[in-house]
Amino acid sequence: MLAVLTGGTGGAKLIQGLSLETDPAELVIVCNTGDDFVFHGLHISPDLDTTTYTLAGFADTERGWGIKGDTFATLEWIGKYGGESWFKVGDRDLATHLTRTRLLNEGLTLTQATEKIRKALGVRSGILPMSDDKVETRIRTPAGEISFQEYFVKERWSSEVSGVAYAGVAKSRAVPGVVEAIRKARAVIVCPSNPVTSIGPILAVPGVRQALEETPARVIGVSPIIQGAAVTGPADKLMAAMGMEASSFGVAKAYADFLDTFVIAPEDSSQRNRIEALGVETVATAIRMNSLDDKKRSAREVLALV
Ligand code: FO1
Repeated sequence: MLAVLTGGTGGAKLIQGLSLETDPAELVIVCNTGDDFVFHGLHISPDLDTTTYTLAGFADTERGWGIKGDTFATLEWIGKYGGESWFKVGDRDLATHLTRTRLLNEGLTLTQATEKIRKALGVRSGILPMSDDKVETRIRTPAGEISFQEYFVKERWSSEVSGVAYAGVAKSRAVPGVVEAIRKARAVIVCPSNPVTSIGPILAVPGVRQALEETPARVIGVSPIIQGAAVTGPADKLMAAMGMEASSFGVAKAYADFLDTFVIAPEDSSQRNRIEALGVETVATAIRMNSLDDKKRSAREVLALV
């Protein structure tokens, strides 16, 4: 079994490759839920959904979120009523949010609801939310604190960020299976996801970081940063705001206590010595994933390190 830690878009690219280059049933994927929020009364779990749709083959891989070929008629009508329409929930995607919200209202945990959705879509990999408890990534801006989705989608990362908090994380518990997966895996793969808002919340759930430090499995990370810039999203901006160096080295440093091997882009080869000085073996190989072939090739590179 391979344990995989991921956020949304960036991680999904590697996960798609992994699912094609190894037996998907071998993967247990632990997803960030710090991005979860309530929109029109519905519980939205973007990273769980991006992962599930990717593995089910329904993901819109161009956009990096939502369902391929989805339409947005419901949201347009909500807009006519003056309702909020900045978060683009597609008509088919809406069915997932309605189902999840109903299952949660019926008393199921987020893990159980995720399991039902995963099975209904024929996904063979395990998909676990990091926690069933509410953990909310909050972004501090000069105008006050906002949710991650308000920062990411509504404001298109335009706000200046002075801090990031994972509200509720100290009292949260990892979902049963998360710590076990990390401890028992053949290898743990940390996807090229945002270290502050995707992997950061998972690491902050009590017990997760310790499990990563203690696992006998090799922990392999893939850099979400190439030449000081995030491959997708605002990872570089958020790292700088958090006082981290926005580089492959900065990501390796944040993970150095548990990382065995870090995969960086050839363009970042000059950082290899600094990363190895952290005690992390460093492999430089093509990790930019634009095409399906890129995703499969990156997955093969990672699997070769397992
Ligand atoms: N990202 C956007 O940039 N704009 C959107 O309107 C948007 C809608 C959306 C709907 C469902 C879903 O599961 C994800 C969605 N995302 C959207 C992506 C998502 O908010 C982020 O990619 C993740 O939270 C970051 O990991």
